[in-house]
Amino acid sequence: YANLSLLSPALNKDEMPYCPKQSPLIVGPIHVTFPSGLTLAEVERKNPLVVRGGRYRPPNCEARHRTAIIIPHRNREHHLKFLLYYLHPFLQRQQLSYGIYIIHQAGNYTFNRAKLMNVGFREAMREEDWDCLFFHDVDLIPEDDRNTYVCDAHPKHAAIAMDKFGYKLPYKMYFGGVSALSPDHYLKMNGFPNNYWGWGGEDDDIGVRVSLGGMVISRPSLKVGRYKMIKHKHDKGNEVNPKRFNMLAKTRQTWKEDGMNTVEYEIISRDYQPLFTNITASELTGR
Ligand code: UDH
Repeated sequence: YANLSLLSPALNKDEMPYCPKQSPLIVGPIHVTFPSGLTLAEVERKNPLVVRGGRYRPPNCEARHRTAIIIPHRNREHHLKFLLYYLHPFLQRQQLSYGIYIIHQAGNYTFNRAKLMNVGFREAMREEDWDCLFFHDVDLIPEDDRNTYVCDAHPKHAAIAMDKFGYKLPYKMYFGGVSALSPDHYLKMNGFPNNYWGWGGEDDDIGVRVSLGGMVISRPSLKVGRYKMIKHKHDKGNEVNPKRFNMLAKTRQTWKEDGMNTVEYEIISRDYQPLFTNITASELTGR
């Protein structure tokens, strides 16, 4: 019985070398299509190393980075399926240790994307000491795996080149779609605003917070920060927010009192699915 671990062919975690700085599995541009009839069961079958809750770590090396993906969600199962289909293999090719969190808003009250991100931040950090969080719309598929899902020294806006904007940045301060912040960055800007109900404005507020927090926006190159958006119409329950311009004009006065330090919500359920962790928050009404 002297040393049973000698009998096991798998490498002990302590003996594993770090993954290389540049993953040898990267392929570059990805041709994104939306196969009809795709099911979650098939995505599961294609990702045998993903474990309960949508967690993964490279089998043969110790990952250099631990990234949580936070996806705000309601009523977009169809998009989620395609995102998971592309995102799991994408993150595995980058040799990351990662977890995917779906932050679901219960009920029919007006959608609140930014507040869901605050919920996601707190709930993900409660589970593990992630060193980077990717705040990720469900309908954006990355088109190049050189767009590495790790954090930079500054908050990173990853979705710099989306097809719907002609693969260009629509305006300099744009911070929407997919962005990456370390826990330290997130707390420096007091997280995201809780009071943007409905569509629009919150992503610009977040961009302003980055600079109010004393940081600048970093970005990948236009060549690799490419995304395809799954086409859709405005959702019911996410109507354009008519107050967004007035609110944006006041971010400088409000950001310290509205954000991670004031977020209030209730968790209705936490569900460890094979491909993701689903966290359902209450309707989010109130603050
Ligand atoms: N989201 C949901 N459910 C909703 C609303 C939003 O899951 O009911 C999430 C989802 O992750 C989505 C994100 O919030 O990717 C952003 O919302 P959005 O996709 O509505 O925003 P976007 O600016 O689209 O991408 C605007 C609607 C485009 C209609 C234009 C028609 N030509």
